[in-house]
Amino acid sequence: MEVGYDYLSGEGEGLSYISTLDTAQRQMSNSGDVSQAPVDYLFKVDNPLVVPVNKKVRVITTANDVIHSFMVPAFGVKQDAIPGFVRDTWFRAEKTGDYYGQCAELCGKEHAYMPIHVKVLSAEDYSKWVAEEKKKSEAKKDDPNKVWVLTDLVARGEKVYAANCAACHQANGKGAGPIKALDGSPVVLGPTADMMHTVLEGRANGAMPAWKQLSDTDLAAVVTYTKNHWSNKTGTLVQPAQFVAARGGKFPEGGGAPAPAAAAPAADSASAAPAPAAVPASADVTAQANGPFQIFFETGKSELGPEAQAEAKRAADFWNAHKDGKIALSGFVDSTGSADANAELAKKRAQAVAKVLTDNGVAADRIELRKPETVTAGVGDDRQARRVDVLAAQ
Ligand SMILES: [Cu+2]
Repeated sequence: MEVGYDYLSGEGEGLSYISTLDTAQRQMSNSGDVSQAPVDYLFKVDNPLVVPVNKKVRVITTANDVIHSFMVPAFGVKQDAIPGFVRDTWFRAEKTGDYYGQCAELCGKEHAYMPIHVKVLSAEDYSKWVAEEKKKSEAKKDDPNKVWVLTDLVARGEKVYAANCAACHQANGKGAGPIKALDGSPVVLGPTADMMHTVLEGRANGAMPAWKQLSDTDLAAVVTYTKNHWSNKTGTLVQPAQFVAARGGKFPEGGGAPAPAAAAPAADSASAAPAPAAVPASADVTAQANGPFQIFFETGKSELGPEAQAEAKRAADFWNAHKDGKIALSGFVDSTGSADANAELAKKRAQAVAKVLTDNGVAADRIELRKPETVTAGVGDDRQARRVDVLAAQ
């Protein structure tokens, strides 16, 4: 069972996260073999409640299912959390460190899995933590105008699918009983507009519910994922901006035939708008021969290997053939290690790619270096976190 924390005021105002029992400990409990149980067994969480030392912390409790109780013995607090009501209590931690508690109201079969871990930090460390968290939540906010590449959008869509669609359509996309299969589905393989209508408005009198409450990025991701997963290999990419337009009533027109994948891009798709510049709301964007070009690097290196050189050269050729428009270079890094060092590395890599472009005749003033983006876990191939994308600038 999860415990959610919202910071309603003070320095951390606006922060909000969920704290859950450590997965390994949960599995250990499920297995029944606790002979190797660690000292913090059933107390370890992914995200502890972080508070500053020597500050009065007011806690307001509520619940969304049954009655729970927020209890931390070291602080002398215990307050019920009741659906539809708010209760409050307060504490002031006098020493930094880790303190533990648990839900103290028998709340169901998950009662034993509601640990409370309070991390008390010095004022200085607390400020640092708040700043770091705010940065993270800022990064998570999606820009609906961001132009995605296929691999990233599919990776994102996989998570959206698992969280929202798999319960009915199944992880294997085969559906079950009256639930339609998505693998090989004529709707999924058909015109993009059809599928966008389906996820925004639902289908079959609500048997397939509307999913308009999802963000434009999540919708674009999940549609792109289903159009490119299982045996569905359309190569079709739907950008978040297309969902922005769709909510305003503008759906992509026609286009029954999905764009061909990698092998043989239709002549017009290679010569149409330079890659996904301003995302045309009326056409699918294919992420193939016309870019974005992805240039991969070895871990820790900012020099281009032979394969990377070749891809950068292809990008230069493409952009030389398209004399209009600016080109954005966007570096990606993973979230491990020093953020500064990662940013520096991403910058060096983008500069190295820029050099190949200019060496091959692309005017330097067309090139714009973007701030590095972080690729976190779940993307699959970790080389996604060491790459530079060459794409049309907005
Ligand atoms: Cu509980």
